[in-house]
Amino acid sequence: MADVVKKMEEAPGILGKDDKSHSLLKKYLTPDVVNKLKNTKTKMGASLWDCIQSGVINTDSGVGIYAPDAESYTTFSEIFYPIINDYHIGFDIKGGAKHPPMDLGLDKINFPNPDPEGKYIISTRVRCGRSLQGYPFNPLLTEQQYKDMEGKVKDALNGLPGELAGTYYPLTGMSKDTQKQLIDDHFLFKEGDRFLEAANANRFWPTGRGIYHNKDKTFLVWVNEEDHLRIISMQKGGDLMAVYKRLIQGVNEIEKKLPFSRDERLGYLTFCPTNLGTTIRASVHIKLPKISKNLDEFHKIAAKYNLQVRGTSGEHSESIGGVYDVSNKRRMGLTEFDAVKEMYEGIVELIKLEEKS
Ligand code: ADP
Ligand code: CIR
Repeated sequence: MADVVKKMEEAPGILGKDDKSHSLLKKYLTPDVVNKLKNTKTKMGASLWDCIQSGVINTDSGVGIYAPDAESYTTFSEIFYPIINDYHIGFDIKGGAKHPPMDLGLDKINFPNPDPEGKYIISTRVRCGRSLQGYPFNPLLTEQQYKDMEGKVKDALNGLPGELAGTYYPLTGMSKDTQKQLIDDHFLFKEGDRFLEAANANRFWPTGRGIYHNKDKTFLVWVNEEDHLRIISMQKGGDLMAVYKRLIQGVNEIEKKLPFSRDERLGYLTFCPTNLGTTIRASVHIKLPKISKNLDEFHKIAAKYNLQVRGTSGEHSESIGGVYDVSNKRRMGLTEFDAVKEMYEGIVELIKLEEKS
């Protein structure tokens, strides 16, 4: 215990002296915050160190913090709340704000393809995360719980109707070639993510982990990677309307069968505070050669529309052949529909800018 307290006490100094570190953890983890929280634990036994270790070990994190259980968000609110406020621009959890109720907005969807000629957008994807009621997040799960959860999710997915119907493929027993192909084609999560590893989130890997997908790989569910479930709809081109409608259908069907954890103030619960609330990340893989020539400028332009730019293989990856992943950044304080709309409207503007440049 003394060792762990020492690690927490040293953390602000380690982050502070690393000029290359720009994480939200570095910005908000003051010695004062550490002193307030270093002797506290959640009922399930999570400490401040369990939350921050990934960001202290990986000083190049963008955020640097995860919640081992739902209670961590409130027990360690002195560090989580400022980070949530900063990331989810305009949402003031510190000031008492509540995330709004779910509104997928099926009746309001009107997102005509922003690139009907296919000049810029390569593919479109919308994902959301869900946690199963009664289970903590990765670092506190036992091997048996991973197996039980996988069984429950597999059973629920097996009955999905129509276009959503597919097969569950456990990672255990999957050939390395198949796994690599699925990752290279952007369908499957990567293995050995160092941020998750340092958060103790890869324990018992590959037990309980897997992927479900329909025949065309347009509807997919990741099981027990960063979150218990990641529900994904994706396809080539820029038809966001089709992609989002399929996601809504999938979420509605799965919610009939599995109970998910939702908090009155935080919305749907996830392991990483960046994913709370709607949990929606709507993205395009897009080539905008003119406005992305200067990457710093591109990030700044995207930020004006509350958009985040990632590399071709997702977070912490580089762009391959000028393809970027551009998505809505904030997921809290707005509805699901508005999160998707924010991405849509931003992309429409980025394409206009590219055409004018
Ligand atoms: P997440 O979206 O689940 O937060 P990542 O940023 O790691 O996580 O992305 C997961 C995978 O989804 C990566 O392989 C990434 O390239 C792929 N991806 C994201 N957006 C798109 C898109 N619009 N088209 C195709 N693949 C995408
Ligand atoms: C980081 O801080 O860079 C990583 N811990 C990832 C943060 C946000 N991404 C995510 O939830 N996938």
